[in-house]
Amino acid sequence: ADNFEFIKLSKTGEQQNIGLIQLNRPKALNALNNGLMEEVGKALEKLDSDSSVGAIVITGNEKAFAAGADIKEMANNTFAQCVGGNFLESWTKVSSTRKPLIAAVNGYALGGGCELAMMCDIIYAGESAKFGQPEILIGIIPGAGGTQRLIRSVGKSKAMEIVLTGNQVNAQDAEKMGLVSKVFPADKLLGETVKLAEKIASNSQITNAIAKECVNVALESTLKEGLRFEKRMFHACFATKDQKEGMAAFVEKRKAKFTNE
Ligand code: CO8
Repeated sequence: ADNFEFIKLSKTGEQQNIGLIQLNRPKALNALNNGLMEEVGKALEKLDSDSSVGAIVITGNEKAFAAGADIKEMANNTFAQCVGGNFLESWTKVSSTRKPLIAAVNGYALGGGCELAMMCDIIYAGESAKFGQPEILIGIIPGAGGTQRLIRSVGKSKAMEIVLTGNQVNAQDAEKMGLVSKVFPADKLLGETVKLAEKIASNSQITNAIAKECVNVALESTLKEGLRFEKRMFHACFATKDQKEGMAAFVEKRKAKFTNE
């Protein structure tokens, strides 16, 4: 069994094919200390290489998804320690996960918590969710994507406002500005997120991975490069058994049975 201190790892869904990571430091509003992020990285590596897992959900509790990086832990960091220890490196595991990753956010998603949610592929929120990048209020700036990913999902004026004021954004506004896909009553959030994960997990895992990679290329390259990559990856789909099965199932008017080959 896994011996995690700061998270809970399980499988859920009707077919037990959804990996579920629950951040579990409730007394500190799930503040993201180094140990917690290392455990998240380990859990993600494990789920990513588990062929029975089709999609992954990350969540917190009703009060907090995560109220940010652990301020008490980093308060006395020096520049030399940050550079020497490669501070934040363990966070890159989240954005390099190949399987579809969905954040279910109830309560606070602030600072590193908001950035962790934005590293996921899709964000669903509970009605009481609060997003924000309050780093500026404590003399730092976002350090795990807050100045980079936010602008790509909500545009410059809103991103600047969030980063420069530290103001919190409620779930309804977050949905309006495109930061989250859907909002649910708090007690329905996890169930609805798992349903979404199950829908995605019913596709071919190979096709999911290719589609995810293509969408991410759009954030990281020019349109011309992205379109070229997409077209070639589209061609590559025809090398899979799952493409043959998917199209045969359509023609034969039956449900496809993907084998991830
Ligand atoms: N770090 C450490 N402890 C925290 C954090 C945090 N980010 N947030 C809350 N806690 C602790 C509190 O200290 C308190 O502990 P204790 O009971 O021992 O005093 C406990 O959690 C409960 O918190 P509050 O009593 O403050 O709860 P309230 O309901 O009154 O307030 C708030 C909730 C508004 C969320 C408030 O806790 C708050 O403002 N938290 C800090 C939010 C913040 O500034 N986040 C940004 C942190 S900086 C950051 O994330 C940088 C990211 C850079 C990349 C990642 C680096 C690893």
